Amino acid sequence: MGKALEGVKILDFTHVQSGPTCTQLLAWFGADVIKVERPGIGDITRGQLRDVPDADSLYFTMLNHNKRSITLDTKNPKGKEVLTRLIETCDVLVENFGPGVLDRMGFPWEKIHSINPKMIVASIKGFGPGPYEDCKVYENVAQCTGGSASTTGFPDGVPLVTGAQIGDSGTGLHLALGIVTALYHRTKTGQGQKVTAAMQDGVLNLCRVKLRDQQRLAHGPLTEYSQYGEGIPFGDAVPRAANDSGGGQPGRILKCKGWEKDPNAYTYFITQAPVWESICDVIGEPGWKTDPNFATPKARLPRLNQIFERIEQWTMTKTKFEVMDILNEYDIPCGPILSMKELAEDQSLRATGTVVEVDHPKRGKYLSVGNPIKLSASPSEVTRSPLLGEHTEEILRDVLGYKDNEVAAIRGAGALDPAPKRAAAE
Ligand code: CAO
Repeated sequence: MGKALEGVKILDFTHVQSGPTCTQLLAWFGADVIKVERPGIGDITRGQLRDVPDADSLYFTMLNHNKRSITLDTKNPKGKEVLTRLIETCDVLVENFGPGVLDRMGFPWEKIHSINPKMIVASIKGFGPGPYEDCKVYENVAQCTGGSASTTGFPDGVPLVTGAQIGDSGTGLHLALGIVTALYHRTKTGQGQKVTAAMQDGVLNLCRVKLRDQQRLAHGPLTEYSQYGEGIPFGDAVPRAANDSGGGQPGRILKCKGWEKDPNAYTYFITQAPVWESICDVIGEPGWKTDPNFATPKARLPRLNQIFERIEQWTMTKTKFEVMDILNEYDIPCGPILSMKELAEDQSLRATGTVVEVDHPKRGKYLSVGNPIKLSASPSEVTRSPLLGEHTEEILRDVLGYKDNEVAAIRGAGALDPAPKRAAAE
């Protein structure tokens, strides 16, 4: 059985997290991803947050599975020749350099398009066109400028960034969709195109319910926000809503048995309207089914604190897993707060390949996330990330068709090795 993207060649100029997320996804779907790295240096994350001496960090390995690595100095004249061959040969170029880097390298869109009109050039930048287009951006900057930080946290606390990497990995996911869409378009037109995803745009896209609420504010208070029931007036911008549900069904994080010692002994409880009567029975408040103060969603909105305090009295008598088991019998939506340790040990996630164990020649076995998107006819197998330049000669010979003497000439011209090694050889 072939992989969905088998035969698609990706020229991968990505680094750090956002771009590598995108190209790893394409590699998992079967694309041949050729990661171009600076000789001797490579993707900076290889050495960042290292836990095993001299081995590529988990930061790098977990973002670069199923890829091949070629080291190439693209500022070297011979390196530029090789890059030109790569552009002629590949289907997609993906990059998340700082603004203007590709132009300074001598490969603006117009030149790439003239070398290979079918090539799709996909880029992640921090911002789209506008006042900040020349700025470099990292994850938390995107969370702050895309509306996430302003709407995350407690109303009386500072803005918070989230643990989910919505700026980096989130934008990588957006770009991957742009690339396969452009590939589909190319099958009909034969033409390549530019695909861009800005991190600010990606975060805002994921924060759309807050832009919804911004507009609802003009028509009155946001009644499903806890602060409405607490009598705290709304300002002119969407406030931070703590753990309130972002949808029309009020929800909250509640303590479970053991919360005093276990920082994750909590559950998310949703008071979904269709199962309100079951909720009343489970928590021991059958009278709330007919009490006009509680019987309808509208009547409950100003009393959410009272309601959740009562539900919490019940959840505190059960573990988070008991809460899940009991509520599921009644179709009441809830979810235990699962720690990273619990997720790493979860056998059902291992069984589906969402969490995988990978073996690496320098660091041994480690856990990684696998492909969260499952294709029935194109299952993903996760293979280890490449060592720096592991496939340089293989790619020059097998993908670009260089002969042995030509590879030697390219190396001799200093396009494949770091400067100190070149100096030692000279
Ligand atoms: N050969 C020779 N030079 C190479 C090379 C190669 N194979 N690969 C990269 N380089 C050079 C580039 O030419 C560039 O040099 P110049 O600045 O002289 O033109 C340099 O390496 C890379 O520049 P950069 O701006 O991309 O890297 P940085 O470390 O200074 O900044 C980052 C990193 C992430 C802030 C920036 O790339 C960026 O803003 N990217 C877009 C937004 C993004 O993706 N951010 C998310 C990162 S994950 O948190």
